[in-house]
Amino acid sequence: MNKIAVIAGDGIGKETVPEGLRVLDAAARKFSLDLQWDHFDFASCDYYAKHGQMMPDDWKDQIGGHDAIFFGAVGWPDTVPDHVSLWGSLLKFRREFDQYVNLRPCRLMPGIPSPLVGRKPGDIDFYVVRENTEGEYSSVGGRMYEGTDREVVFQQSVFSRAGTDRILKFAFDLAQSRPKKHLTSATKSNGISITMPYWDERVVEMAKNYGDVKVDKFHIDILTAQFVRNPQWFDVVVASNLFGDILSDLGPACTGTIAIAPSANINPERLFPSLFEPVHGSAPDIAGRGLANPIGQIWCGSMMLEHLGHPEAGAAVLTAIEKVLEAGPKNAPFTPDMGGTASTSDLGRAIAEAVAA
Ligand code: GGG
Repeated sequence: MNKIAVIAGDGIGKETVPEGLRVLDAAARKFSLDLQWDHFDFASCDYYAKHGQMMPDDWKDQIGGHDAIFFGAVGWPDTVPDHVSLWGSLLKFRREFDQYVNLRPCRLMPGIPSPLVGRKPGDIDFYVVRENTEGEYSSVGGRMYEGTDREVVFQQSVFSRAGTDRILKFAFDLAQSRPKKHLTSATKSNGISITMPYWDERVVEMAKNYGDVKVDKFHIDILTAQFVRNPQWFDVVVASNLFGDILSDLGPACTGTIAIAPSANINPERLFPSLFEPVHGSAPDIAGRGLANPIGQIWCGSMMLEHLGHPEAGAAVLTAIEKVLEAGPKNAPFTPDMGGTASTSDLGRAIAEAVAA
């Protein structure tokens, strides 16, 4: 039996998570899996409105014993400032559960036209490996002389040797396991002249253990241009916390919609539960209207099944997504972001049926 903590969170997370569970239940029936869902209402701005904080003091005890966390989205800026909701929930999970890998696949799927002219499935198929516990997302900083004309604010980036090496090792291992064996490192080491050259140095050092992996490095600015111009160049792209976050929105945007993009926040040592969340956020502009595309959430379910040791079931979920997408917007229930008029639950139901078939 796998015990999974389910946190829908805010906005469209409340609509996409039930579709993810619908599909995972279909996979559980088909592959005779025993998946237990434990629902939690915290890590949401509704919880904050009632309790004045994003999570209860004993949140770690409540969910730490689970095998994984299935997460929707966080953020409702009308109620809680975004930095308060993020630092009070998702970033706590990543740090306290040492989920130092944020693995974000980016793949052009059948049936969804890429905004990049002439691209077809197979042309875009890479992973962004994002460092997830330090870097630019640091809590080191402060404000001085607040409200005066001498006001100063600063926030430091933090790169530890252990933190840098462990994310690079994960990325090199992943690259080595793939046919292309190609790793791209993203920095900005001409302008950011201490931390980023340090990252580059650690890449050179790590590469010595992976003679069969082709390594290249890009400055982040030209790398974003090459994502758009030559996405077929990339296989595994490793980057710091902030750069990885940006690249993993841009990559899926090149595949037609960021709503299909999943991510896994992984503690590779399995000392703590890993967390599976779509790349997209809570999307307040469309929340509550049944317009959200649930594929990112459902694809997270596929990654979670694989992580839990059910690779066949995980693969079946991904195949079901591809099968529905292949049919195209005229024959399958596509949500508006993919050129259709179907609802979140229409699309979730179609994918669940494809899993069961
Ligand atoms: N799907 C999770 C979510 O709501 N993400 C919103 C977000 O802004 N995340 C920031 C981050 O991943 O660092």
